Amino acid sequence: MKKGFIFDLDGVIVDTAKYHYLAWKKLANELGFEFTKEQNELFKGVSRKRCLEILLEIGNRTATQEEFDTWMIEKNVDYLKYIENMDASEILPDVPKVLAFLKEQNIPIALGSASKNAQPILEKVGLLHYFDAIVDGNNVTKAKPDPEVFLLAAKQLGVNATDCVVFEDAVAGVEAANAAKMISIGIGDDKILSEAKHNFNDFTEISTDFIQELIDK
Ligand code: G16
Ligand code: MG
Repeated sequence: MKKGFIFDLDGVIVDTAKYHYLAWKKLANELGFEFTKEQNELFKGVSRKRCLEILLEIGNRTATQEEFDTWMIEKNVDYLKYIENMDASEILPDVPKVLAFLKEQNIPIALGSASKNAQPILEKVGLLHYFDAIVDGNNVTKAKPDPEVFLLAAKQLGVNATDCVVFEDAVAGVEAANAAKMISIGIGDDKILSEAKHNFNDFTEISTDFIQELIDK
C-alpha cells in the first residue's frame, strides 16, 4: 500500500514555540500579569484562539469580543516580527535528512499544523519544496485532538489514513493522529507523549532503516 508521511510544524520541524512564547508573554505583561515558560507548554499544538482563552484564564481576565479580536491580532503581529528573520539554521536537527530520504523514494509528504503561519515559515527555512500538501490552521475548522487536520492531509496526498505516519510533539497532536488511525510518532518526552506508537527525543534518533521499515510495512 502507498504510504504517506505527515509532519507537524512547531516542535517537529522548527522550534517556533519560543517565538509564540515571547509574543504571548508580551501581551500578558501589557495586560498586567506574568506568563511563564511552563504555562507555555499548554499552548503547544493549540489554536491561536484557544491560546488566548487559556491566557485570559491564567491572568483571571475577561474580554469583550472586540478586545479579544484586537489581542489576537496584536499577538500575531508581534509573532510575525519574531519570525521575520527565521532561516534554515532554525530547522531542528536531522529533519532534512528524513525529508530527503522520503523524497528520494517518491513518498508523499504533508504538513499537518494548527498554525495559520505555516506556509511562510516553511518558505523562510527553505523546506517548502518537500511538501506535496499543506494543511494548516487556515484549512480546518476543528483543532487537534480532532483528527480533521490529518485526515484532510491524507486525502490531499491520496493515501488511506491507516497508511499514514504522523510526527507530533504535542499530546493533542498524538491524540489526533491516533483518532485518525494513523501511526503516531512522538517527538519529545516519551512520558508526556506516552500514547504515541513510537517515541523519539528528536530526529537524530530516527534512522533511515526505521523510516524504511515504516514504508515497507
Ligand atoms: C502551532 C503551535 C501553537 C500555536 C498554533 C497556531 O501548532 O504549536 O502554539 O498556537 O500553531 O499558530 P498561529 O498563531 O501561527 O496560527 P503546530 O500544530 O504547528 O504545533
Ligand atoms: Mg507541534
